[in-house]
Amino acid sequence: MAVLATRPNRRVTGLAELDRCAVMGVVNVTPDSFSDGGRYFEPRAAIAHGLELLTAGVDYLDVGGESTRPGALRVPAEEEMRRIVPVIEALAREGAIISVDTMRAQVARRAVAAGARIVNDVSGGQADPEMIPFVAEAQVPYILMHWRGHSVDMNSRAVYGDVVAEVRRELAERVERAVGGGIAPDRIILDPGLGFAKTAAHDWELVGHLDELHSLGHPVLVGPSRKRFLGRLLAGPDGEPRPAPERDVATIALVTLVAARGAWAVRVHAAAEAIDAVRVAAAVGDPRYAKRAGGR
Ligand code: PMM
Repeated sequence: MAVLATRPNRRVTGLAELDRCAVMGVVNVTPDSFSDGGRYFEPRAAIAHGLELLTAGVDYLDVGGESTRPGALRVPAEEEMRRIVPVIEALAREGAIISVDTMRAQVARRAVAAGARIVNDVSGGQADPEMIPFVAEAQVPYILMHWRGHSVDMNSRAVYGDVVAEVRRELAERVERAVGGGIAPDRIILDPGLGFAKTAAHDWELVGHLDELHSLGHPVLVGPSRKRFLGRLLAGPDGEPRPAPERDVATIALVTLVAARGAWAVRVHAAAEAIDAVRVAAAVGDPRYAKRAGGR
């Protein structure tokens, strides 16, 4: 597919425009996320972790109460809210800009009332018909991720002819729906949904062609942190994937690459390292830094 190279859009109405890729730190208030499973399940631990990420300098905190790891079953809405609301309230009081990672309008509404300022819907409006009307009404930035169905059986949907073209087309369709439902286009952020109904090969193909997603005209957020495709790449001689907690260096390498290629934000666990990485990516080729370093 021939798509003209487009300048990545970094502007989101309602959020400050940065001169580098933004860093979104992950706060999973879940007992079973694949990447940090259970470490921050207690509200107190989740709040402390969020504060640590803020001290490290993240731009946004993404707070979620439902795991989306492959095979995961749904959590009732009441339980999702019970997990995240006290965490959002406490971190919003500290001045954090919080996004709520949820597929449910009811949960998003409660989270926004508690202080969340961004909705991160991994289903891109498909899991709950009330989500788009809610986001339109709340007038908050909306992260619309590529998704083909719930985690319980999403791996069976990882079937593509041309993954980049299909993800691009499906995202364009979802944007049309979201805008048709009243969400302002300048509040929509796109996300390729690495690992969601995708094999490792699909993930690599997508991170290699971010320019084609940028050509849709919206800022792009990428969530590579500790995901399976990195574990596979780094498998030992026995073929066993590298365990999730040992994928941070690879995550940071990829963060640097996607930041250099114009990603608007990265969603990561190892936030302090990612902040250094996005600063490096922004400095390369920036004459202000070359001069400061006494360059020619
Ligand atoms: N990945 C996970 C959860 N939420 N949200 C967005 N927008 N993009 C992602 O790639 C994404 C997400 C799963 O990872 P986790 O278990 O580490 O939170």
